[in-house]
Amino acid sequence: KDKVVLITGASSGIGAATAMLLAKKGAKLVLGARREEKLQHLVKEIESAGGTAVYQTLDVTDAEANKRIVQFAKDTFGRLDVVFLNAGLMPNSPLSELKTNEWNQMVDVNIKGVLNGIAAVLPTFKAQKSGHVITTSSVAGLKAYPGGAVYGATKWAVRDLMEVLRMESAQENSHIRTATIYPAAIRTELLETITDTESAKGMAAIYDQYQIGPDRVANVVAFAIDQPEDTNVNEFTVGPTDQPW
Ligand code: NJP
Repeated sequence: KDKVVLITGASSGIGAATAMLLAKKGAKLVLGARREEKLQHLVKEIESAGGTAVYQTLDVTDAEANKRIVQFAKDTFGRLDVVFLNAGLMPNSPLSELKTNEWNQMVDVNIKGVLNGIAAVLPTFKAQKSGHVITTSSVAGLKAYPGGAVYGATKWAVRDLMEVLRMESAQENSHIRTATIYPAAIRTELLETITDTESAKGMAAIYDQYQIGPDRVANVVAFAIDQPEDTNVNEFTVGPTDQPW
């Protein structure tokens, strides 16, 4: 309640659902993503439900833009308590297709985007000796699958750097909390980033079996934030009950 929360990838899916839930719980939201119309629409929706939200367009691959939105959050609300580094894309394909542009895009958004977010916020969190960094990794970062080499590698990387962030923050007594979330099949726009026809069909066939939406991931983010400040709940998988992997 009352926390200032910055969300990247807030224009759809997990980011948008989390923004809506946290706003209903009384948080003040700062929303970042590239699609301005979607952000404008979400701010209106939050305001009509009695919540508080602002937005700034953000490409997470741009380090300076990440710093700007952190400053915007502090200028608007006087402080920043939580960042949810959630922006990501999943253009799966077999390695042999050599879709190197998409490999680079995933590295840039899914890994460097998270690093840019951490770099933008860490000086503030260290100075105030509090803060909460939450990221969206993936079950693909826990278990490999054909077609998901680069996506899985980026999500594995997020897991690793978040674990080190947790350890170093603890060593430095900086009171910074961390949480990494590993979603399984959650209905969002994510599959639309797949350009390889066979991968798109394969993933659609899997996702079609399950119906749960991004509100379920939002619940987990809220749970992590709601713990007492001296308690760090750190890693969650969340997915359909009957999904075997
Ligand atoms: O997908 P989607 P999700 N700069 O496509 C944003 C992970 N995940 O909610 O910029 C800034 O609805 C994009 O905004 P825009 C997944 O890997 C999901 O499912 O306006 N933002 C949009 O808001 C990802 O990390 C599942 O196009 C950028 C958002 O990212 C996270 O969940 C399973 C951006 C993507 O929303 C949220 O994805 C799993 C950029 N350069 C992990 N590029 C699942 N859904 O099943 C993209 O294991 N965005």
